[in-house]
Amino acid sequence: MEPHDTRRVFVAVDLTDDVRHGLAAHLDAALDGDRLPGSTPPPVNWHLTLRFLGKIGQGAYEGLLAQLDQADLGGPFDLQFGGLGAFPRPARATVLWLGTAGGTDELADLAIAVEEAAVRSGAMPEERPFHPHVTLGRIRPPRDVRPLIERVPPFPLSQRVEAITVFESHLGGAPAVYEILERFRLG
Ligand code: 2AM
Repeated sequence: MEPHDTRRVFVAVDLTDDVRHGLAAHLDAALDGDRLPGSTPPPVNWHLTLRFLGKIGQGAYEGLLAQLDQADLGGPFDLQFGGLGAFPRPARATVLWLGTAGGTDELADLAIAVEEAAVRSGAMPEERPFHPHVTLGRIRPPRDVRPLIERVPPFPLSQRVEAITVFESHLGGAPAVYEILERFRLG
């Protein structure tokens, strides 16, 4: 993609191809021909955001990379996925997501390390609490997804988290294109 001065950036745990394929198959099996409500990002876009930076300039971007490079991100760990959930609440959902069931403490520690690196690079502190999730649907108008959440059993796969990824989000098309900019290994 073309060089530019500002980028819309987020830091995330990328899902493995096994998890993407497994999750798509798991949802298909549980839904038995039905579709998820709202708009579902394509599996290639599924990820678990640690920190959304928004639009940042070249200096801030380079500062972020330098801080992530120096950060103690902890070691690799196993991330276990869980069941579906929804924001702001299942009875009136606007975001449908897949949650985590194991490795959640390590993930929260990783999010803290990324947050500290972001703030050291000049970002405003994140006000919202970290709630690990993989967004599977954006729903407008809001819907009651409680029956759906009951219908889909917990997703049984896990993955080894060995790196974090800095993505650029290219909006404008549908779906958005998430370009991998950098990866930082854990441990
Ligand atoms: P979401 O999945 O809960 O929407 C790229 O947009 C990623 O950054 C998404 O995973 C998105 O989370 C996350 N994100 C966090 N805060 C955001 C914000 N204010 N605007 C857009 N995306 C945000």
